[in-house]
Amino acid sequence: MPQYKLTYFKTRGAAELSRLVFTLAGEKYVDERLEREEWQKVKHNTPLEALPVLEVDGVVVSQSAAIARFLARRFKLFGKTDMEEFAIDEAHEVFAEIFNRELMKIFYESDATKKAEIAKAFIDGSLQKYLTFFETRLKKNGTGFYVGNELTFGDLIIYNGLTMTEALLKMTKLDLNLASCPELAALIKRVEENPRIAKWIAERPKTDM
Ligand SMILES: N[C@@H](CCC(=O)N[C@@H](CS)C(=O)NCC(=O)O)C(=O)O
Repeated sequence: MPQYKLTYFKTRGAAELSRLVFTLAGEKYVDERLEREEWQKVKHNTPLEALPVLEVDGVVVSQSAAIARFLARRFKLFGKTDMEEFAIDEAHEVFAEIFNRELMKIFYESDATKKAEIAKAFIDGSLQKYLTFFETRLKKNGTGFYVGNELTFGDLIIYNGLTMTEALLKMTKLDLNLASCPELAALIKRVEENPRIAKWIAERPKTDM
């Protein structure tokens, strides 16, 4: 049996998608969460002086997106055809775009008024385009899942991406409103109701982000 250790900080952050992949696959791993002081001591031993890192049978690899994709492929959660795999990859890139282009701007703005303005502009602007993209894909697939007819990495990407977006908007007291996206709202519920995921959500450390 391969031995896995995922190391990150005491937040969901950039490690949670991989934690969700382990959870859905029912695979055991060590969920190591470092305090900042512990991190400073081991930082120079990591490949890029950044977390998360994954240790697989003694080999340490980095980059959160690559780690999550590696695990999803290994645990056969990456779709059944190359087109399904593409759609999942595409969803992953869409959320990378949302994070890098939009959410980071909100996160790093220190002026509270400006932070709220940027968040509101995102909600009224490009967020609608992204939500429509996923809502349309879900309608087209017609099974209640992003691809195929069972939960895959694609559904976890959407779930994790939207719940992280929601958590970030909450910092500015704004809500993620999915009233016009019934397929997406149902997907969030479906992921949360998966018995393994439901147990993980109930038992994982409670953090804001
Ligand atoms: N592209 C990398 C970014 C990694 C990264 O910047 N991680 C942050 C935490 S989210 C970190 O380790 N920062 C190091 C530090 O604060 O010293 C990934 O997705 O894994």
